[in-house]
Amino acid sequence: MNLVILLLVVVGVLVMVRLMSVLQLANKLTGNEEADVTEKDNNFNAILMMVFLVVGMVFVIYTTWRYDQFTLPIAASEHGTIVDNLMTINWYILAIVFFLTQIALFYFAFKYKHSKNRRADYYAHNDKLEIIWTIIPAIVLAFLVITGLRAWGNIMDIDKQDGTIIELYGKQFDWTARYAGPDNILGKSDAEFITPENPLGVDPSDPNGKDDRISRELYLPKGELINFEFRSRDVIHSAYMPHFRAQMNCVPGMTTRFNMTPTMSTADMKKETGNEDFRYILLCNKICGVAHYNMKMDLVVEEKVDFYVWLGSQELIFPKKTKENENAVTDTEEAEPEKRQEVELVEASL
Ligand SMILES: [Cu+2]
Repeated sequence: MNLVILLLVVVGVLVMVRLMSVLQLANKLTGNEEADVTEKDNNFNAILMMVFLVVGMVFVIYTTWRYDQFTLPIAASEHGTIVDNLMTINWYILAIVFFLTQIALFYFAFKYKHSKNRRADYYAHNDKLEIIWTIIPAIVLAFLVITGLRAWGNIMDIDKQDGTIIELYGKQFDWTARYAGPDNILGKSDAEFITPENPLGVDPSDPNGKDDRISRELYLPKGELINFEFRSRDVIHSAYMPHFRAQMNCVPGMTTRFNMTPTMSTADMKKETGNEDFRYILLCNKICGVAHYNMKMDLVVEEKVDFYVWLGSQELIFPKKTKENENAVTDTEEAEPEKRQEVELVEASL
């Protein structure tokens, strides 16, 4: 199919070249200079300007309407609504400017086509005009920048530290979530503590880490403020939660933060979108290596009660050592040779 399209394009170009030379020859025979532009040519081009304007506008409006269904559903977080409102204001302003300038551009090209009875006016300068088209954009831009900065300050207020602490740990090529437990304090972590049993490198001597739980799915409680902490083991990843309008880089060697309050549970969003299979998702949004495309995590927002029930069933980062437990740990290690290999590789690289 690609070959056929390529052939068609080549043949098309060849036909154009032939037509051009036929036209040149015809001009020579009739004694017309090629550079001569007739009244007919001018009218034809002027009409084409209007055709382009109408077709272009219809296309813009149609695609906006047609592809609207592929955009994200309404924001599922408190700050997401602020982000969406900013975006909407920007789009309205852009749309007004776009339609005014494009219509003026093509209409003027049509109206002021060349005419033998008309001469161009020499018009060098107009202070009033200059002032108008400097001040109006300046006011609009100042409005956008100020509302944007206020929203940014509101969203990035990382002093609000009274929420539930959840850590997201990125490594090539998966995510792990760590929940701080009843004390709401995460155990300290450092790369030197990374072992197959302790992939996040949590300090075993830190009592705050004893109640930390980890999960390969990200569950969030609806309506609760969450203080996210992001870390990375190897390269820069980026935790992207599109439905919540949230994204934060995960940088090796430092902790980045973001606060978020989910406002819609997964069940709410299923109802909202009318899609029974709807699922939230966490994606890596930095091209971080060969399997980057596959670096994602299921994200579920539950009502608070259900969330805490789920959390209680998750694995403690340092399982309490009983005889039974020790055997269980060995079993899982044997059952997951791939995972062990991966951890060994990381250890070797450290
Ligand atoms: Cu990544």
